[in-house]
Amino acid sequence: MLDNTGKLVYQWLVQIDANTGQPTGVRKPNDPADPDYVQPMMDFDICPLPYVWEPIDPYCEATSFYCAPGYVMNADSTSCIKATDTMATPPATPYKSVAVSNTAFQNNYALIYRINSYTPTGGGSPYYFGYNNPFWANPTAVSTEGAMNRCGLWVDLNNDGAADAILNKWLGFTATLEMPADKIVLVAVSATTSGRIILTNQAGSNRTIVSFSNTTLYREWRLFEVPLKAGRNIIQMEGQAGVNNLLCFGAEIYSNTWDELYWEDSRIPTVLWSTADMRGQYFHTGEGGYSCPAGYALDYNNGSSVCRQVLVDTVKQHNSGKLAYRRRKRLLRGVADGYIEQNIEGTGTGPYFPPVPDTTTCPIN
Ligand SMILES: [Ca+2]
Repeated sequence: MLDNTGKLVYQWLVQIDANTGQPTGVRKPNDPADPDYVQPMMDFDICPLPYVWEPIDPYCEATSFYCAPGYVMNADSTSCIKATDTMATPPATPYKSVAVSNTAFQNNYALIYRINSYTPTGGGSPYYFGYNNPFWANPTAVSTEGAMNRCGLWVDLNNDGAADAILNKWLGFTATLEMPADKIVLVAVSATTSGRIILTNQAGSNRTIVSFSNTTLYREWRLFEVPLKAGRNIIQMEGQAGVNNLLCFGAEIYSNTWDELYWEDSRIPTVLWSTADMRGQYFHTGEGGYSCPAGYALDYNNGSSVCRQVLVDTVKQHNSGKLAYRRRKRLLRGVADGYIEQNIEGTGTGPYFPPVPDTTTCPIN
């Protein structure tokens, strides 16, 4: 059977009286050989194409959602969370920190990484900013400018005010931030040779955001965009010294946006947390700090340390026994033409496909 091509063709021409605008009653075939031939034209309203629609992206319709026992649904109903606290083990030998500074903490810029633009090992393409701002940079190699001179510290085992060699061991601090809503912050970490950021929040426990090394890391100040979740966020910041030289560790958290820091070189940022405030205090985590069971993160909790585990599970659902469709696609003469739209009743150009009973695919539970 023939179907529409979308093309409207005129078979006849009628004669109109130019004076009255009325038909004269004379007509003739619309002949291509005639000078007044009227070309066919595409008109999909009068000659609609024979589209056929199919539902796609099936899913089981739900009557309700729930979490596995012991889990509670998070605020935006996207996952189920089980948070457990347990005792933290204090260090046998607490490591006290001492401020450090050095003319060798020389840098021309700070480095700033967009979220999703850095690798777990600190690779990627940073942007450079902060030149001529002593908050970030120390281009003239003095001991009083730049981030590391401003907030650097290290272990002082014998309390003589001088840093002592603790080599190839992670050590550092945790900052606990309660967030009213999801927010991206900037976290900076540096040390003699290695630094890392580990995050615990409603996305799970002990997720390593980034961990990186460089033989001259003490000259770098790298800021990473880190996604915090609504609720409690435990940000663990640690460093290592791979050599007994230029011993240092520093970390800060800023509430500014990437654009604020990158585009406004002279801006002094809003600091949420800094190792500058930890100078003279005891390290929280790693060597000489509190320890936690596997899978738990240290929440320093103002010195009453606890270990916290956050388990994340998928949201479960009770099926209605019907299979529903998220979208629908269009076909022309058996071939999908690439046009797809949401399968919502009363919207789009295609027909709505209601859920269909299918207790094999979607058993009632
Ligand atoms: Ca010492």
